[in-house]
Amino acid sequence: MSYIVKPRFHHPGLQKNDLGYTRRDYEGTLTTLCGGCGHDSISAAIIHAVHDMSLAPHQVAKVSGIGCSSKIPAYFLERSHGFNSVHGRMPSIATGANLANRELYYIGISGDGDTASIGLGQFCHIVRRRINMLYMVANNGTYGLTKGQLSATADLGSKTKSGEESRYDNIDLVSLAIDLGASFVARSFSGDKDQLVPLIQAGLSHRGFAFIDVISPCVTFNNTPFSAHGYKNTWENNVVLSEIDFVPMRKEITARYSAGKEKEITLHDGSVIHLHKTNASYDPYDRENALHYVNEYKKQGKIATGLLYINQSQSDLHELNDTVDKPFNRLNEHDLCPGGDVLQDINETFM
Ligand SMILES: Cc1ncc(C[n+]2csc(CCOP(=O)(O)OP(=O)(O)O)c2C)c(N)n1
Ligand code: SF4
Ligand SMILES: [Mg+2]
Repeated sequence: MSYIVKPRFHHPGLQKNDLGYTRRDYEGTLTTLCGGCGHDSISAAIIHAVHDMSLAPHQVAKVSGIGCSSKIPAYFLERSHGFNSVHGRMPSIATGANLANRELYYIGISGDGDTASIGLGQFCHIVRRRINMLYMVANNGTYGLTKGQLSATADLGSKTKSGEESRYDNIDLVSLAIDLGASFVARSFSGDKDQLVPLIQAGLSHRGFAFIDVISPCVTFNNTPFSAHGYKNTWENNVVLSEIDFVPMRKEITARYSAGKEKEITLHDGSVIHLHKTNASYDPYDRENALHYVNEYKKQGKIATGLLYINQSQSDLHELNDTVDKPFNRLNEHDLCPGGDVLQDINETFM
């Protein structure tokens, strides 16, 4: 991976957040992705979201696998913790890091190849284990980095630039995540920043496994009129099930209601999301309903976007395993070695 550091100077009038940082303080190195790649819009949306939430860069840990998409963490939050791992193995790294330090905000970035092909097993288990993190897939329906092979999310009948047609049904990561028990599931489009930024903020504020499938066109290998994940098809067939506003918990909460059209959801940290539903019968708390809508629109060749499912009462991995509150690097010798009496008590439980 090449690292080209951006110049640090910026306009003195740039807006600052509660910590006194501008958006420039949340950037990463200069992108090396192709001009127009959807993945760059995802980096920009993350920078926007984290800056506006006033999270300090050192509170965030970013993890990824391998692919053009997995390079995204190099382009945002260069002063955060980070680990660019092995193809399809980001979930293992995220799980270990999360167990060692539960106080950080974890952002996992993966691709459709990284998650739905080589990493599918790891993905299933990280959802099942309820890791408290935001997991984003930059989904372009192709293996961009290795020059455009069809991935497992490419729709049946869609074609890549070289004319290769997908003969298999695709894996829908949103349906899979809901089915496996993810407690926050959304889909968006890299070109729709108004929708993507509040979804990222809500996903980061959610306690539990938050998943966002982001359609992110690969302009070099999969952006033809026959590419289901291209710009044309996504703009034309995007059905917005819920538009959302995110209100950070530090600000005064002012709810806007317009008869039966909005739903307000208070997240665990006290922040609020307002759902503006385009479909009055859509209920994001209803798991079966969410799966039904996603599949119904898929049958019509349409892509349902927005916050599709949320469950705020699910326990995360730490609660399920009653782990220690403190990050491991703050445990002292006494915590780690409490003495012979404690060991004796533990041994007696096995007798
Ligand atoms: C174990 C292993 N197998 C195969 C590869 C080759 N490889 C690198 S990236 C990639 C696919 C990336 O596709 P995706 O995750 O969709 O990311 P994109 O480049 O499309 O953003 C493959 C097959 C590898 N690096 N490691
Ligand atoms: S090959 Fe495709 S996915 Fe990779 S940087 Fe270029 S446009 Fe983006
Ligand atoms: Mg891909």
